[in-house]
Amino acid sequence: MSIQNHSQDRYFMMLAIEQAKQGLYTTRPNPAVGCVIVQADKVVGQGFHPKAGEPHAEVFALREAGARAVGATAYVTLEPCSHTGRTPPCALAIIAAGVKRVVIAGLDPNPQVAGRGVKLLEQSGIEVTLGVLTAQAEALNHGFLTAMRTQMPYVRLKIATSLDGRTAMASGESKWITSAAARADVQILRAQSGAIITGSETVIADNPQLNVRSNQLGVSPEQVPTPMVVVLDRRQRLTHSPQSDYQLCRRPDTVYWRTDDLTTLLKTLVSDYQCYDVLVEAGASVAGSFLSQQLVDELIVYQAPCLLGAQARPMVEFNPLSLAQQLRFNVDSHEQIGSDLKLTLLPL
Ligand code: AOF
Ligand code: ZN
Repeated sequence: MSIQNHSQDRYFMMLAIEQAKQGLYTTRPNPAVGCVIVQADKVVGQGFHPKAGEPHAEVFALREAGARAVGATAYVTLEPCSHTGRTPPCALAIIAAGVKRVVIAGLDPNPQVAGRGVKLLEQSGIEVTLGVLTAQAEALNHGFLTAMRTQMPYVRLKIATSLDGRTAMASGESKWITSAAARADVQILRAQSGAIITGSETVIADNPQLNVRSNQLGVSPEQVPTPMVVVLDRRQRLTHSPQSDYQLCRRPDTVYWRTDDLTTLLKTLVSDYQCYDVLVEAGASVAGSFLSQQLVDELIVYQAPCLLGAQARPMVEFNPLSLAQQLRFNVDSHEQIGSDLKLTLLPL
């Protein structure tokens, strides 16, 4: 196996990543994967994994290539699988098709695969190149990769604030601080998530639905599975009753978590529910718990250019005793959405 990074390989891997993106909201709990087959510098087949249970990316690309796969190079955004899951092993399909070389962005950390796909390909004499556009390909599957490597989900915490870091007036009034465009962007975060965690406080105050309503996902909204909702309810302020006043409580799949142990909750979401991408949309107290326990992988702040004043509610309940206990972040990206700023921050 060689590790190289030629510009031609990067170009075709970029096309494979574009393929993979088409499955971004629909493959859960499977990863989004794309594949491009190249014969004599021309794309002769492409495909992506659309949905768990349906064929993997390689199968669609090989189907399109047909006999033109003989002697071709396959570009895949994730190591081709070696196991029989819901579908047969892609490594064997690639071998059977007569592909000569396979370029892979990154290994599949799924313990059922984990290097065995590469081994199968190499044992049959296929040349394998690993490590082309790895970070770009991995960015599509933070949840899947984190869960396979650590048995914990990838946790995004989203907060909408004013310029002075306030999320509501003292009365609780908060509709709306950020623009419609920023709120529409949140729909994309939801669509990426297997589960949304909120607090009983938020349910009682806002009676949210926390469903996916975006028409901007590039796929029809019916194809996007609705994330399950977990309500943190350690004081048992909500009971699972069909007569409930709250929209979320009317959903039969809502889960209530009645302890303080957020680490166990996150592990359980991976092991029992196959939720690998988790979005926390809650109030200051829940946000403070996740942040201070270092359970957040990515903090997303939508900041509206307005000032709500010192009486308004703060974004995080968290009381460091000294500057040394502050929480710090790297700014991963910043962009303007509608009239607001969107900051994506990675905890240090
Ligand atoms: C690939 N190509 O396009 C994808 C892969 O149950 P299955 O058969 O769908 O297998 C799911 C596992 O296969 C998943 O957990 C991951 O390890 C791998 N995903 N592999 O070769 C693909 N989506
Ligand atoms: Zn596969």
